[in-house]
Amino acid sequence: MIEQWNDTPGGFHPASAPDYLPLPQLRDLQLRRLRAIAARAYEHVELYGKRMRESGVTPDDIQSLDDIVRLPFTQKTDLRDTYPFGLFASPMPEIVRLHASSGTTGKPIVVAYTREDLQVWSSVMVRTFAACGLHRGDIIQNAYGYGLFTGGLGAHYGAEALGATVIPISGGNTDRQIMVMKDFGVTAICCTPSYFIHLIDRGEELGIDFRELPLRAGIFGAEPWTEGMRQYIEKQAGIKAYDIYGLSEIIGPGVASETETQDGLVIFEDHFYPEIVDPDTGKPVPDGQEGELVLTTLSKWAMPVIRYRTHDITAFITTPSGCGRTLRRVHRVTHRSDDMFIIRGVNVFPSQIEVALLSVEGTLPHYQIVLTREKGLDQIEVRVEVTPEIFKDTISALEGLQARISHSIERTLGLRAKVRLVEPNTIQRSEGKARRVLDQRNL
Ligand code: DLL
Repeated sequence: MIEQWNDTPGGFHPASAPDYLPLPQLRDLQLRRLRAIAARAYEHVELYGKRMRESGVTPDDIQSLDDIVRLPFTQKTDLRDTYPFGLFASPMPEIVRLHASSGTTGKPIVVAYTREDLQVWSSVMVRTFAACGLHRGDIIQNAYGYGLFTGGLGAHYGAEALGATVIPISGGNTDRQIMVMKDFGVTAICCTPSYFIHLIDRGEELGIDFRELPLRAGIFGAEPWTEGMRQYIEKQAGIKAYDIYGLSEIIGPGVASETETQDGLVIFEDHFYPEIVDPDTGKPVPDGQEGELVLTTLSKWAMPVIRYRTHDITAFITTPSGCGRTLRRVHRVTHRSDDMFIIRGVNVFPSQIEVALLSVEGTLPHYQIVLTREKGLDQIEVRVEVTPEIFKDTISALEGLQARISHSIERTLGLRAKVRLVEPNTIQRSEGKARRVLDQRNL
């Protein structure tokens, strides 16, 4: 019976049942899970125990979902300060997977999963794929990066659990991606939207029209994109382009997904409880108003995360969804409340670049980051001011310095940036918060 459902294109997948829970049942489930996870964090994670005691709250004080606001927030700096394993609630032998993502400095942040956490992760990814109309029999090219990034393995196990055929090609090597897409009869692709635009453009150069291939869906996320990009992709490739959202700290991809009606991101809130708060005050904003998304993991065992400040700006959608799901939806995420930007799928904080620069002698802490996009591919240029003494050096000495900076950035970010040395006093000083990033990508 299940297989039959599984085979129906666009049909109901049994894993999606929680998407349609009647609201009283959903709220009841969320409250039970919230109380359990607050207790787990309180008892097993030193930082949470301390924070809750300091704010005079215990898990027993959570009597209703509204009481969540009594719990303290978690910030990315908390993951940094407890690096690497300080927020784990499970002993190491119960942890079967680690992933990592950018921190704000040279060190990444680390996240952990028990076997049950991985099952939950697969289940929310099955729900993601099913919501995008994929099913058993689909051939899914997974071009999210495999490795410490959660995109590759997260999508991989979800696609396998769906019963689809997965091609674990990972990111990069554009010509091979196009060859595989064509020769293997790929029906769906997972990657960042900007990389898919790059694939379309390269396809054109190679004389391959994606509209003539069996490809019919793109499962795009991990970076901000727009309706304009969606329209371009859908027209040029003849596919449906879906937005999926997630973050490592919460689980990875699988936190929220568009559905076949493409009318907002449905949050899998039976596992990830959403709030939207004013980024300055931390107070909840009225439904429908824009603010910062705050997420609480309701079931994650290895590393429960309470009220995580995502810095992603969005708003709850207040009209009912066209697809009949009862879960709350949010608008696509187009900007953030901090200075993080995402380039070629890698999250970057200017502070990381600063750390990389300061480790190289002869540079000043004056720099500017310029982002551009050529044929869907992000380019990053770092303009660095050098000291007056260094500036008088020979060309080859300056080239050596440039290479050292470039290596240092690559070591810190895992990303190759173009480095341009500029004369002393040419980078504008600002009085308030420096405008370090000039984003000219015109999404
Ligand atoms: O990007 C997880 C993911 C992988 C999501 C594959 C979707 C697909 P991180 O590397 O931790 O995790 O980056 C998380 O990326 O806080 C957002 O700022 C941004 N982001 C992720 N998805 C979207 C999206 C993965 N659909 C950070 N739209 C998040 C806009 C997104 N921004």
